[in-house]
Amino acid sequence: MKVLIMGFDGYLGWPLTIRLMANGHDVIGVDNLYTRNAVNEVGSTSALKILTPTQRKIEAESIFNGTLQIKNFSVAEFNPKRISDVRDTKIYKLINDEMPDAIVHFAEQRSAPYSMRNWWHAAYTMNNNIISTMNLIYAWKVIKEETGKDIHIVKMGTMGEYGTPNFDIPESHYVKALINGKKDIIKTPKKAGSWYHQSKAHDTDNMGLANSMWGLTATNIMQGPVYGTRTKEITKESLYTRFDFDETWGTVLNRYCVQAVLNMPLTPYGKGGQTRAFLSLEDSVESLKRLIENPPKNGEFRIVNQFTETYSVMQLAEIVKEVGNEIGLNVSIKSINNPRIEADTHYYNPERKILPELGIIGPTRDIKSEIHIILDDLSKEKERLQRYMRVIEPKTSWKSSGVIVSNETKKRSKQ
Ligand code: USQ
Repeated sequence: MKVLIMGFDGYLGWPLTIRLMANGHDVIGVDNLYTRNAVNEVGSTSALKILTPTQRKIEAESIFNGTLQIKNFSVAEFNPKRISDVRDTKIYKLINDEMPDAIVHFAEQRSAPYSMRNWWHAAYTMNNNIISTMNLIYAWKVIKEETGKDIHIVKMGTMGEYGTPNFDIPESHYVKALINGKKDIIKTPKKAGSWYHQSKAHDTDNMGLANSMWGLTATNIMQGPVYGTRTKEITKESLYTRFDFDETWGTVLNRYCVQAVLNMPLTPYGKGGQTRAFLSLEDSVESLKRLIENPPKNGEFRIVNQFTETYSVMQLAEIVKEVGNEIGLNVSIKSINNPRIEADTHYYNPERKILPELGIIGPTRDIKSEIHIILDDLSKEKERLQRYMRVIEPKTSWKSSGVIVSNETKKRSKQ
């Protein structure tokens, strides 16, 4: 297959690129290196050193079977003064030239805390995420009308679109409802907890509308937080994917692992009862590969709740502490005031049917072994990571965002 990955340079984009290449697929990777720059913007870096995109292409093509073409541009192009037709966007032109079998959309601002920093970051997140998806929807529509080719769109959404409802989270865009005594089919209720999660919920609704109006063929992946440093292909350092750990870009389990290596206390927020749907990098990449290779029927909008296990953030802290102490680290846990507005004890039970049908039954490696591998990889970077300790403690508060005007925002306003 020929697969276009928008956002190929990111934490998931890169391992998926090489998983597909290793299986003989050709990949076209688009990325404007936004995440690399935005992580620098908050004074942080990837905990694992990564190659430049050009070096990545050379390395991957020398090791794996498929080919990799790389392009650097934004897929959220929207300039109403210059462009009045989607056919004039770079992403349309690329899709039209290459005619891939599937397009994976990872090219979104992916951090909840980043979106909560202040007005600029909220507006950036909304604009980038919603416009990039809108460009893709219209590119798909024009190409289908003009050539008849129905390209499968694989879009990364998030489990966080649902929030933490008091019902089992359906794996479907629609549910049956009884409202004021009348039955109907309505969209699955959403309760996002940040501007980032809200932008993804908006994308899902836009794709659902494109599906009901025009028959968009798409897989929308509701994924929980991912952890890990390795996949089957990442067998040496030159193939590492990025690994974020700062308060803005790092996700909870990856952050705990860096904290453990640096002898900093692990930081469950609040009571630590926040339960989320987790999966390892290996299981995420394999699930994505199988979803790409097994598309839905033409005109279907397939929702996939992509995870293998659920844990509370306190349970995870205890597991990292146990594994860390087993390998001689001195790991402690210190709960801190929750900088977010979220329930820290709640019901949580998402449905999970589609991945088991594709053979992804449970985690391929138990979580303790996976944490062991992460801690080993990070321990080699300990000296360098010590210079970044100040970016680990949370500073972005959901309550005060919009009030704080940081120096960095002032600088941007003057540009
Ligand atoms: N948390 C802690 N301590 C920390 C960091 C986080 O207790 O040091 C808590 C948060 O308060 C939250 C939970 O851990 O309750 C998850 O936070 P996170 O930072 O790991 O994940 P989140 O902000 O929700 O976003 C991440 C990815 C995002 C993806 C999402 C899946 O950045 O791209 O969509 O996970 S989900 O969480 O299911 O929405």
